[in-house]
Amino acid sequence: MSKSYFPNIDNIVYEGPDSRNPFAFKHYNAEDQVGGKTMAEHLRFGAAYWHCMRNGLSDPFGAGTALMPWDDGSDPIDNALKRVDVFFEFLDKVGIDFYCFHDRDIAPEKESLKATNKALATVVEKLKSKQAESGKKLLWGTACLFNHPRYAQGAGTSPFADVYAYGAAQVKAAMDATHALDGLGYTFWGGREGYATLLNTNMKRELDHLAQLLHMAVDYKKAIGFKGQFYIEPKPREPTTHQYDSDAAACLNFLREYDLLDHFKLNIETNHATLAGHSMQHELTVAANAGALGSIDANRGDELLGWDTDQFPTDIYQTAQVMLVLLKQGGFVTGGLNFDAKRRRESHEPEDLFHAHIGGMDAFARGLKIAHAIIEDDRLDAFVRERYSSFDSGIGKDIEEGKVSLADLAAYAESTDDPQIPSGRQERLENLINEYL
Ligand code: XUL
Ligand code: CO
Repeated sequence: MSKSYFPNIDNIVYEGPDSRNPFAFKHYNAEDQVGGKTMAEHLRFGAAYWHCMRNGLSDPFGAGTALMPWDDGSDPIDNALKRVDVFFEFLDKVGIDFYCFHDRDIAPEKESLKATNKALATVVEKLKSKQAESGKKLLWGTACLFNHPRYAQGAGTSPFADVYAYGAAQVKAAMDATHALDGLGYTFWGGREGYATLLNTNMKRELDHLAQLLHMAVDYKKAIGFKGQFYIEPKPREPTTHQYDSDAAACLNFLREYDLLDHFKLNIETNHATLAGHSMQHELTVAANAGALGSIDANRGDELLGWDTDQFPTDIYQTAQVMLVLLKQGGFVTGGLNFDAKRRRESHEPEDLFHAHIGGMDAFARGLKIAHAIIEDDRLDAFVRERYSSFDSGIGKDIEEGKVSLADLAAYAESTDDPQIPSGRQERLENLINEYL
């Protein structure tokens, strides 16, 4: 029996809504069927290596508080390998099947890029054997192109060609790692791909360079035979003043402009949506409309704090909205619900990792059941269908089919009475949603 890093915590199991055990699921039952698929198949939960294993819980005003007894200060590679055991024990006990990482979460930066890549390969080998042993899967990998000082002025949008090349090398190595681990996807989040001030910025050149990097990644993907899905993760600001991938619509426009749309989907994160001044439902709908809703970084912000608090999702109104959009597009293909979320600085004990994920999983289980019931019931969709039904026949159908001109519509409008419109019934529909909560 190998050493346990969470010796006081057993496997988390479903005990049902009446359970008072904080280490049990009240709503998430992996094998439970909802509309012909199990909850596990619908929800495809993922855990973030960076938050679980590497986030010391510091904030701009104070040092980290997280107790990580497994981080014993030994040689970084040994320590990195030990963290893999800790993480897989956590995944196993909490019942999460997928995970995500940045290259630098799993392995340290060494004195040279070559040495760093060697360290990365060592940890990847270990992850590979843990995956084989446990059946856990890599949802997506990514390169951390925002932490190191060399990327302070961007990576794919850096004004400095050598930094750009270094970033490209990191993307290549991170793609290799993801491929070696049979990753289902690879994510690009442009934390430094934007600007602090336009005074020193050539926006056009930066965007051209970023697109070129993505094209190179598409080519490399083909070259190595990596079949995973590429994602772009929108976020408007923080760390930069403005990030080019500011929201779903901006990302889609960028991908279209640079002929990349066939190769990418979006990874939509709740707190990034709200930072962009949108609801999560809006961002998901924009992505889904373009056939580009790929994966979700599940978390939430705090209305009282205007920054990326990355809290665990606990609001079932919101998880129901997320699941409504997701179910309507037929669910995930390669993506999943990755908890890109961290505990509060005050929740510094290892067991808090469990409470946080249990809460998020239960909140999404309820969201799934609620969304499924709303769709089955069909009253909401029936209302929306009826609201647009004047486009199903007559002049509306002619408009949709492109059969009429402005002059035709002018003649039509002159021949009919001034239109009277029915109520939008927002309050009635809000009441209807509450029937399911
Ligand atoms: C940062 C963020 C990242 C990406 C991956 O706000 O969401 O962790 O998910 O780089
Ligand atoms: Co994220």
